[in-house]
Amino acid sequence: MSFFERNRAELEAEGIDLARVPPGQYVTERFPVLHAGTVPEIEEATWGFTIGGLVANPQTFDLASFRSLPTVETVADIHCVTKWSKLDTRWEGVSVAGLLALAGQRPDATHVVIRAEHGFTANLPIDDFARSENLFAWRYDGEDLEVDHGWPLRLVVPHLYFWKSVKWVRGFDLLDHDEPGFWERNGYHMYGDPFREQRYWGD
Ligand SMILES: Nc1nc2c(c(=O)[nH]1)N[C@H]1C(S)=C(S)[C@@H](COP(=O)(O)O)O[C@H]1N2
Ligand SMILES: [Mo]
Repeated sequence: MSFFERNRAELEAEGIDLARVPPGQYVTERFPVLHAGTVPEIEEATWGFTIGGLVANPQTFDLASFRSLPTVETVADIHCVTKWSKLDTRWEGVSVAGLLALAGQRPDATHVVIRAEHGFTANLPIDDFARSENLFAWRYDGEDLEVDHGWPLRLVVPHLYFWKSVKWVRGFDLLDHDEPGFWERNGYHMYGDPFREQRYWGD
């Protein structure tokens, strides 16, 4: 039995619905840390989050004003392109849809680029970004996010591979076209649906 087959047999024995696990993935209880480059040093006093591009009301928040927005909670399965998945992860933060409503998404906006520390970016179609379960989170599993996992703020978009869930996020811009982000320029798929195994260019 391969490692993947054994993993699926164990999940089945625990009563977990295997339809939750995308092809080519295994489930782990661990929470691996993955990113390009070094963990940024965050200065909370000068931290800012901006919403720009095709919006009626561009927004700027400091940490306190972002934290004072209404909070939501999401429980979801996450899937990393390096083949680990984690079930029932619990996040707390601010709803993406709520922020879009605040900023007034213009009708010509079709895509979004998320911006993070060190110039890291990721791209998404606007409808995938606006899904009701998506959030900008600062709490994971009832605790403040660890810096390795994106403190003070990360995006969580559980239905796509986890590289779209940008850590150390500083804002986003709405566009009328698609633009590849950091990993998308480096071989990763523009969309990244784990259930269709859209890992790399050409998948
Ligand atoms: N800012 C930033 N966010 C990032 C990345 C990165 O390199 N920089 N890597 C992505 C990738 S490839 C993955 S798999 C997830 C990993 O999140 P984790 O370290 O919390 O597991 O973060 C994503 N967000
Ligand atoms: Mo990744």
